[in-house]
Amino acid sequence: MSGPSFLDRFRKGLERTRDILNADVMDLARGQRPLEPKDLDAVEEALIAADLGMPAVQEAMDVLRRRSGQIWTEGPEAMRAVLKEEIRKSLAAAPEARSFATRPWVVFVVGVNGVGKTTTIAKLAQTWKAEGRTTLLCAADTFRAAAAEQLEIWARRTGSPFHRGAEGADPSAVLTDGLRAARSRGYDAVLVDTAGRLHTKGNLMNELAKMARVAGREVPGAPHETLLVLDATVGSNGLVQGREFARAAGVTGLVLAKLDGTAKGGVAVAVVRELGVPIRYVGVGEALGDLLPFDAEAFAEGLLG
Ligand SMILES: Nc1nc2c(ncn2[C@@H]2O[C@H](COP(=O)(O)OP(=O)(O)OP(=O)(O)O)[C@@H](O)[C@H]2O)c(=O)[nH]1
Ligand SMILES: [Mg+2]
Repeated sequence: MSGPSFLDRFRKGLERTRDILNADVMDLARGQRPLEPKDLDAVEEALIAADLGMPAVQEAMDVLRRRSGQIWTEGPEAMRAVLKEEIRKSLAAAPEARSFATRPWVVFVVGVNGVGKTTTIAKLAQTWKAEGRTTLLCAADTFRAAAAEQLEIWARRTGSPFHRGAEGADPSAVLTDGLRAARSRGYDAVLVDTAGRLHTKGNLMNELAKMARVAGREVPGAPHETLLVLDATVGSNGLVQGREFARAAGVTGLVLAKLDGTAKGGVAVAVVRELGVPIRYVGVGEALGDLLPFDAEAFAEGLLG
């Protein structure tokens, strides 16, 4: 394999968050003296700025306080190791995905407007194609003008089959036809692009529930996965969205998009804790290759390197 390694790409994506964390951690560790309350305050502020969320910050601080003697004698590496382990632990709770257990494997991609749903679908289609799978891209965003055209362009670029309905058609009807086509042609997977919606719009959230029922009638167990895409640049605001989507749409996995453009990468810790749903992928750029399968170890390493 050529190009930067998996870990390098995680590190690159987390660059801005890491800068925040490491500035304070390094300053403190350079002092080589017992930790004082003001030192711990500085670390706490850095963790809060990186958007880890208060429960995770408090747990990490408790551990740091308990182990401040060790950190004093062992220096900056011990400090980073303690924090890294805390972050890794809070992210590692994720159960294994059982992708492609049936055919077609049906994945809904949901989230508020502009978070990166359609781009994520394109990246996934590309990844799966490289694994030898055929994925139908189903344009169930019939609401926004040009949404289906946007997905069709990605279908062409990734060499994936594509299904759409008329503009303004009922998304559930488009979905039904798309799933029938995928079934009869024996495709491995269907990625369903849904219209961006605010988590506060009850009728639009109900529409997702209806689509899920319709999918289940066409393909047993579908949707097998419902991925909620969160824009990492909005930080902890994603928590509120996440809660509503999880309630209304039965979210089973998260995609943290735009991690490359934010200093709030710690939000990964906050959303996993809050929603109890694992992060499946992170987006680290706009290109087709810029989607990484989530890895708690690599993530913690990328944050505190
Ligand atoms: N830097 C960066 N940009 C991204 C990433 N993922 C998506 N984008 C950009 O975010 C913008 C919106 O992406 P879309 O995929 O169209 O978002 P969407 O959720 O489908 O939007 P709607 O369908 O309008 O709700 C585009 O300009 C993408 O290139 C990422 O991981 N990193
Ligand atoms: Mg879209």
